Amino acid sequence: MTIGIGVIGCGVMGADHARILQEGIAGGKLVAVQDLDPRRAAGIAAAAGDVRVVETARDLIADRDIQAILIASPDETHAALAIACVEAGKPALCEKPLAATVEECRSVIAAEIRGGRRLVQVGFMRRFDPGYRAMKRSLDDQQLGRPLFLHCVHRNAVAPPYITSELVIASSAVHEIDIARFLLGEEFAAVTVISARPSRNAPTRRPQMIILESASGVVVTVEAFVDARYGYDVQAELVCEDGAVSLAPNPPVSFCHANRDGFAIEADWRARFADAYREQLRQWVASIETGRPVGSSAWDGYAASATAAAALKALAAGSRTPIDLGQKPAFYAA
Ligand code: ISE
Repeated sequence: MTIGIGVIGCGVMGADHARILQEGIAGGKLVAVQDLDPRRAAGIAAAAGDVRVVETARDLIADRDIQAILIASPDETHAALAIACVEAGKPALCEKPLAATVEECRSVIAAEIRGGRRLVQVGFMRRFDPGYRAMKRSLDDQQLGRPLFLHCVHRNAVAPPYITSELVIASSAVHEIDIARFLLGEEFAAVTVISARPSRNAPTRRPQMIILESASGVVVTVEAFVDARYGYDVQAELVCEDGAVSLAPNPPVSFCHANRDGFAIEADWRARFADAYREQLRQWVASIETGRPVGSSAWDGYAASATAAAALKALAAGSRTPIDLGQKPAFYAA
């Protein structure tokens, strides 16, 4: 059976997901798109070919030809739309973050538990990246011993003006929070944040160094800097008792061009994580067929947002701040 997919939100990420779906994801078909700006939706539908434009997000969720929904609208709309999908009994892949507030994340969890079925996946695509997956395997096969440190770097070339010092944490470093939880298989107990001085390229926001302490005593450092100018650069090194494992720093080919010999750096996350985005969609569609959820759950979405919220508290307080996520519901076990 082919699963009809609708995309809500036709901005940067909605357009990218629509393109990947259109290029072909086994078992899934892009059926309709919706955006508050109908011209933007029409542009994507026209580029995709046989795709309808639906007027409202609610219409799209109710559409009989649509069995699964990809939510890529602004963050403030995520929770209400995810809940509407759950209430309609339709699986949703929701772009990160799961919701704009921790309270809203909790309401998505409550709706899913009420409905009795795991239907929400959060678009933390790094869980599908070949590099991070290899890192996870080498940790899980226990050759390296127990993990001690995870050092992460998250640099964007540029960021829009609305990205504040706080959003550097809540919107960018939240990826590292999720992937660190995925790699280590545990939650964080405390967080400290130290800000660097602003770059002269962006005087209104500060690069952040986030130091997370896991429940079992692993220390995770995250440098989050969205004005690096030279390109989009994500690094990770996991240091264990008997060895270390890092994401390979370079793409598979090196170029000699224009008096230089070296490796290209991608401009943004869509290119850097192209494989991960495609694999995320492939596995999402396959999981709808099998009924076995993959990727980040609503609990993972909540945990990442609640940890980021604690980091914002630590930033404001200028001190080490404990993190209490509460009890993970049995519904999300395994
Ligand atoms: C952006 O919103 C993303 O989702 C990217 O994955 C992330 O790397 C980037 O820093 C964010 O601004």
